[in-house]
Amino acid sequence: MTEQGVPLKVIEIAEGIKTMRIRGAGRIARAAAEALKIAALEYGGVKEVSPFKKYVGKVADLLIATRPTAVSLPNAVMYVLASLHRANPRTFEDAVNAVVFSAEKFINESINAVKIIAETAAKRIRENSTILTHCHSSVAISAIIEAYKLGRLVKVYSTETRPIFQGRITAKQLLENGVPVVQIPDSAVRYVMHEVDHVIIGADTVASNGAVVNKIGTSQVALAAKEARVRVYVVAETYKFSPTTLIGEPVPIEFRDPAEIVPESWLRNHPRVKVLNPSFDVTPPEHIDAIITEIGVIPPQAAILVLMERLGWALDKIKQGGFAKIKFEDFTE
Ligand code: RI2
Repeated sequence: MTEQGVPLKVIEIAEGIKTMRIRGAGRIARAAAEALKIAALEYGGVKEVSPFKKYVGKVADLLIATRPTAVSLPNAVMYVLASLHRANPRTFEDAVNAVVFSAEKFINESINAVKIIAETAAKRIRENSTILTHCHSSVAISAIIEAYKLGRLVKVYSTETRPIFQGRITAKQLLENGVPVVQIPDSAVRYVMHEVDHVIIGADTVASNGAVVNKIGTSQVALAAKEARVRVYVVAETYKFSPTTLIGEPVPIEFRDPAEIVPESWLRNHPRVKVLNPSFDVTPPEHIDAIITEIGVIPPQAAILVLMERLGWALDKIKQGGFAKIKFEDFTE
């Protein structure tokens, strides 16, 4: 336990998300749900509902503060908090059970959503297709592997995805599943685009207007695809849709350490060089053909309908200032 009474395992998960040892929008969401479950089971304070709820709120804040861009993370945390609130527990045990039950439910639903999306997306891939994907999206990889099993793929171009090379994880996982993969530098996307039949990419956040926030470089990939008239599919679970964008909140873009771009020793020798390391960019809805979710395939412009159906409950809880400022008290009447 830390001095604040938060279990070390929870701190480890939060640190893991921050340092990207645990990464990928879906994975960090499931890790946050798991952290809340661990926090509930290992709570060491006064065994009453009220202090327990405050403690859960504190853990929620800690988790949400780890990375700013992927809305899957606060959505997962909100899912558990809202379930605890709705359960209206009379006893401490009921409160713990509500957190454990909803965290497990979120994780199971998330894994199931990835499976459904992979099956749906694979059916959209034409015979003998060449696919291009960017970064490492577990949903995109599941869809590609599923399409390969259906015998529809001949080749996958996987960008290396500077600066931290998540594309190498993609190439490795695809190869382990027998999928023929060609690793290319990010700058070669337009060069190979004439060979590509479909672009399949994941998402960290989908805004209410259908814009997709994903790994830096995605918007360039989509632009090159549009120019070459190649279809762009985004594969994203509904918990990657951002409720705050419905009220005009921008999606915060994470900027990471310059040392990810150039070695610190080089920077020391060139002190006047400034480095910018944005981790995500925004692809406009006009450059996306469809978003494939577990509840159906939609044109990006229909993102608002997904939000109303799946995350409408969050709307009246959202205060100006975004998720980071939401406290557990916002969930109490
Ligand atoms: P899945 C990743 O972000 C990538 O941008 C990837 O496209 C997205 O999350 C979705 O990943 P990062 O954590 O949920 O590498 O599809 O910064 O695995």
